[in-house]
Amino acid sequence: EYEERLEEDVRSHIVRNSIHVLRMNDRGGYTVPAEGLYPFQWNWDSAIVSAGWAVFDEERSWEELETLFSDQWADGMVASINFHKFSETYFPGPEIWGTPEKPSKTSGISQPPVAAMAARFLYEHAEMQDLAKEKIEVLFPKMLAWHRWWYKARDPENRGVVAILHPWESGMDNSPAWDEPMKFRIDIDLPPYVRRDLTHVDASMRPTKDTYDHYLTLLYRFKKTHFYDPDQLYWISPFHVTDLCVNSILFRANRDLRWIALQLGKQEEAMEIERWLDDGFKGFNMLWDDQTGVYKCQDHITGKLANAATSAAFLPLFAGVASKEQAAKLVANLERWLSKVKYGVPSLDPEDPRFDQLRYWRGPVWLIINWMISNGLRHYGYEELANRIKQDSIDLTSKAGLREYFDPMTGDGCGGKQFSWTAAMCLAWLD
Ligand code: 9YW
Repeated sequence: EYEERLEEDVRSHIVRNSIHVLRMNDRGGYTVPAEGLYPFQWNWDSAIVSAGWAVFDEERSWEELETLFSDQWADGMVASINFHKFSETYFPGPEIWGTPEKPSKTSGISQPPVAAMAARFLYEHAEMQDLAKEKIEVLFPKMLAWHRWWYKARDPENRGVVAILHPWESGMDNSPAWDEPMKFRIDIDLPPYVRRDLTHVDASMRPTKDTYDHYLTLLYRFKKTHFYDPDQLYWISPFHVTDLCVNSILFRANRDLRWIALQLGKQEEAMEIERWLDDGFKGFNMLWDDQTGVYKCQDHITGKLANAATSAAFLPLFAGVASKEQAAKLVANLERWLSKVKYGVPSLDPEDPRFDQLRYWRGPVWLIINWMISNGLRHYGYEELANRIKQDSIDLTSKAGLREYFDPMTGDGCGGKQFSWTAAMCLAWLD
């Protein structure tokens, strides 16, 4: 009984601390992922964080999404980063991206489209229902325009699944799934640069210099291509991958967007989204690797499936696009992975020789991915496994606090501290 009370005390402390972290990282209408390390508005961070705000400040939670869409491009894109206020603690900042103001400067690529999922969450949990209705009506056409952008700019060949043209676009930028597609040649005239991330976080946890050279080669090529012209980027990018994270989130977000469309009586739009879902079912089939029983990302240039199984392999469960048989195979793999680590879900198969328990997206655990996988498992009826992942997430945050991500072997916290999306997950999921 004493231990139970102790655990309760720890959790109520974490809830208070999570609220404190969101308030501390609030820059007025938007929340930075972490002071110093990430001093701007990141797209999918912000959408996830809005669900955290919703738990204690509904008006502020809607504002988070409004600010995110305030810099939407005329073609519908919502960029991966909105640079509202000056900061020199992050590289590459607005001076390197060099995009036109809209009204703030932004990056020139996108990130996983979580917003429609978040908007539905806010709407369904709203106590202030008139406010929610008003807000969602304004947001709906903007979210629809963004989803249309994904298909127009990133799937002009109508495959039913969209491409990413930069590892930053996936949200899982250092994933071993990009090792092969990142083997293109670095530009010899790459301007010299100084990384800022290494002043905040130990180099052993971050991408290597070679990886950053590749990131920047892409950035400069996109900038030179008529300032990120989406109609051209798809055809000229040397990095061209079908990513499971973006596609699973887009599929799930389409389901939520259709739900919103129906709430608002927008039948025609709902049918347009329905078609994306139908095509998505077909597209995902290309990503299923029956031999190993997991989904894989695909290099669109070579046509090959990635030689790495990452935690994104399980996100089609969250999308709801996997069949029952596929789900069973995924679960068998997931159970094997979990038997090799103390805390799940690692971002790479622990038996992969590249598994690195500390380095960005090459082994560690992220709470936002745990939430998605756990949610997906529940949907397919795997309650016990869903609960195990939730319990691991509770244990990790009880032990290590609101860190950016966690070591699956020791449970130690890694990367940034007082991290907004981890705080949001503690409020919207774990409490
Ligand atoms: C970067 C902010 C971002 C996340 C990404 C994560 C990392 C590095 O941090 O990106 O320089 O943008 O990989 O998913 O949105 O938390």
